[in-house]
Amino acid sequence: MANIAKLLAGRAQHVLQVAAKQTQLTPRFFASAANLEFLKHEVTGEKKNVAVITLNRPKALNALCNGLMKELSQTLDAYEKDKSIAAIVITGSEKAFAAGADIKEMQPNTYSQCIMGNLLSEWTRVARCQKPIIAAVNGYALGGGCELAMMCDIIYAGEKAKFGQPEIALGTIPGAGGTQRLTRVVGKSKAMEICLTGNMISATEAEKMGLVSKVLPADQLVNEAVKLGEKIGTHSGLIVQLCKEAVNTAYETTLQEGLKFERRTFHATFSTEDRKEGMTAFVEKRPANFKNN
Ligand code: CO8
Repeated sequence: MANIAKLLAGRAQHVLQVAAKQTQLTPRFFASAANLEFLKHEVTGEKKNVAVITLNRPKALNALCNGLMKELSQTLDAYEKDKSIAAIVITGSEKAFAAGADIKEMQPNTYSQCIMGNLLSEWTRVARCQKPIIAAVNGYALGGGCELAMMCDIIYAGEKAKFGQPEIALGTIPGAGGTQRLTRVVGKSKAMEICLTGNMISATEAEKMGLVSKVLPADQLVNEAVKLGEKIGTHSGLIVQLCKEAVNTAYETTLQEGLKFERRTFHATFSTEDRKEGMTAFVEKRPANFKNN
């Protein structure tokens, strides 16, 4: 028991060190959108601290080909290092967030090619991002598209969004979290129904299941996601990162270990200037001025 607590304390300390180091990085991301074939990105919000990445492969309903996932990984790398960015929004078009992995690209693959070529290895990047990511889903979020949304931290959906895991109809199964993340979020019976039938579910159903936290009119969706990012951006980026890590730990460990991790991370916040500033500002009845350290 003592060993586990020690391990968790060490892990929390490591997170703090990595977060502090990250906030010292300064390179602003100026990669030209013209270099990118499959997505667009921009920095927005009143304080210019929210990045919006728009998947942009309209002819294929944003099917997630290797090139698109590579560009998404590279763009996330850059925004993760950019200390002025507090949160990232990933969105698609009104018709499709993403209609899945690119079936035409996968279709000729053999088993050995999947293994040897490390098929779709770029896919884990989104889930590993240390900054908060909000998925703003309009239209289809199917297969890998639904899995991509679930790799994000928060999902907002447009009224006409449709979620589903239709891989079963293609003679395969979800490969990037559809049987795992979905089951943890909506429970076994609903996840089974979605994965075994391939049926789509509406935004309202997704909200009822807890897959989506808000349903909004399509034309307000991205703005509301940006506002959410801005609200998160009013807090300490360092503490936001620790909090995200603690919530994610709930998915990866037992309740007892998760609670220990949370407690130790809470304790670790007392080694930060931002914790001191936050509580002092409350006591002095003034807004906190966080510095991410
Ligand atoms: N891959 C490739 N092309 C696609 C995809 C896709 N997933 N979805 C749509 N397209 C293409 C169509 O082929 C079509 O192209 P073209 O005009 O050249 O024929 C174009 O987009 C427009 O599509 P439709 O004409 O079909 O548009 P509709 O409005 O009639 O239908 C649908 C929209 C219902 C979304 C329909 O396109 C559809 O069913 N798409 C496939 C959905 C699907 O099965 N998705 C799951 C894919 S498998 C997967 O995601 C596995 C993930 C595993 C990740 C593993 C990581 C390690």
